[in-house]
Amino acid sequence: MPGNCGCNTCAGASPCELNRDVCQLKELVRSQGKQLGQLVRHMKMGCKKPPKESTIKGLSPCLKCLQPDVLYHLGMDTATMDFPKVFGDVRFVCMGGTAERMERFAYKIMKELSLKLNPATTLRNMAEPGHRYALYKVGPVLCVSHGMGCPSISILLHELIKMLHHAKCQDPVFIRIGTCGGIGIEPGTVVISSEALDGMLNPYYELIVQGKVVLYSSKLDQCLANELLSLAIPCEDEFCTIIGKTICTNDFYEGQTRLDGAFCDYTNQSKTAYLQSVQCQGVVNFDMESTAFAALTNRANIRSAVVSMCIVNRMEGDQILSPPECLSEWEKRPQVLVARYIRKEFLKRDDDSDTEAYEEVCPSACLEGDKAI
Ligand code: R2B
Repeated sequence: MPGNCGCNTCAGASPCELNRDVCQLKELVRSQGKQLGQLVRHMKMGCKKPPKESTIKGLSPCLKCLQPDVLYHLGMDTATMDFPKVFGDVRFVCMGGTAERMERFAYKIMKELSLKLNPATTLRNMAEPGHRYALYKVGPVLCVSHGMGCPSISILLHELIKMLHHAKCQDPVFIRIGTCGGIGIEPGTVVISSEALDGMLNPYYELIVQGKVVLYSSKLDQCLANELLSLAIPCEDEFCTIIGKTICTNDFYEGQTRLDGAFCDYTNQSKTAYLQSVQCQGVVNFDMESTAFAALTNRANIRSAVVSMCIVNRMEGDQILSPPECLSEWEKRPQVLVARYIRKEFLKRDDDSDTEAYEEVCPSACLEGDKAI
């Protein structure tokens, strides 16, 4: 006998029963949808085959023969550490002069990426055994101190680049977060380097190899520099962000035409004339690492940028007279910009499932007390 609506399907069923059936059906569809979502997520994860090689290029053919490869200054080696497991997820390498600054940046990044740490735990300096540099890992971000000058950053870059190569990392981006002397700019200003120039204003990093001068291009990634600049929010940020050329010197005093070093064989007039002439050529600051940083990352096919905070306007003086409280507050400024970039890239490159994985308990942060990560 047909039901109320005249069809045979619901023959004999009361509206109440029909309602219940509809609810059950809806529940079934919902739970199947959920299962399907999980299945798709697992399939996506399953499809992500671990890469065979890193994207890093131009490396020494001798690396293949190093078994193990000892990264002496980082206190690590490929025999006792599983590099792909520990560092395989690294996508951003942030470098700055001091260990303390980079540790503070690591904690900032942890907050930015919503990674959580057990309150009783601290981040571990993974390069402690090398006694030279400090290295903190927060999810996909390495925060590393590089010391002062090209020789120091160059040694570190050789070992970091090899580390990421052994770890089979994909398209890592390197950013130096530093301090600098400004030329005609206010202390506290954030400077993004458009080019890294040597003391002769050439875009090269010079190295003497086997008694011969070798020049490596120190061009920086223009797109990355502009992208970082676009993340400045002039009406919200409490600081100015500018872009311009950087001169990289091998000395803080005479190399940057200071009058306050132990030695000085030039005059105040010649100093002013020099600063004005480089300013006219688009130079906005001095640092001591950018050419080596740009050259080594270029050779490895790694995108890189330099973002620094100006500690003094060299047009007005040589000594750093800003109070330490100001300097430590200003130190956060380049970090704000770089953290915005990392956050944006992190969210862009990851689908929901990856983000979920990182949001848990910071699984790939290296913590004090951990044996291995
Ligand atoms: C900026 O600050 C340091 C010198 O005080 C040096 O590392 C640099 O480039």
